Amino acid sequence: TKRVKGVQIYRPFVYGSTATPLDPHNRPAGIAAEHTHQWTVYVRGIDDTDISYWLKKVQFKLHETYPNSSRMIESPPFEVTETGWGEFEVQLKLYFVPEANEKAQTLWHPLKLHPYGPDAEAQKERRDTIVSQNYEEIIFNEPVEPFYDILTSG
Ligand code: SLL
Repeated sequence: TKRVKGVQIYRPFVYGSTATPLDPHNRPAGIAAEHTHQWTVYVRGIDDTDISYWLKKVQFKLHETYPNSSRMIESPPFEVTETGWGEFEVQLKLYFVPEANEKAQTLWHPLKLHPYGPDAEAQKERRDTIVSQNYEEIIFNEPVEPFYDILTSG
């Protein structure tokens, strides 16, 4: 398939995690006693705009202490919600739509459960949600023609 020469197309997105301490006086049923937080790790468009026209699916690789630690999310929202007690590096593998003819791309996100810095104690007290988010841009360098059409027909 022909590539569109000299063209680069950028698509912005965000990825990261949110984590909230479980309320010790009001724990959801069926959660292991040592679990302290509920968290979500995600890949999203900016302001939650649709990115599924270029992002086909996302594989989230969790710490091996989790059952079925490799989670493939095939449609939006591209996210995994779990409970747990510890921080670890989540591997995110981004698979593009088949028209893109591009290899999957891997990112790493350190899951953050605990506040730090001058406000940490107050945040803990309030059981604030901890957000750790990164902005990223994917560059499609000389996209193949069918994919170029998809990217530019928005
Ligand atoms: C640590 N290196 O020691 C890290 C590992 C693993 C976190 C953290 C699993 C929960 C479950 C969970 O929270 N794992 O499956 O019960 O801090």
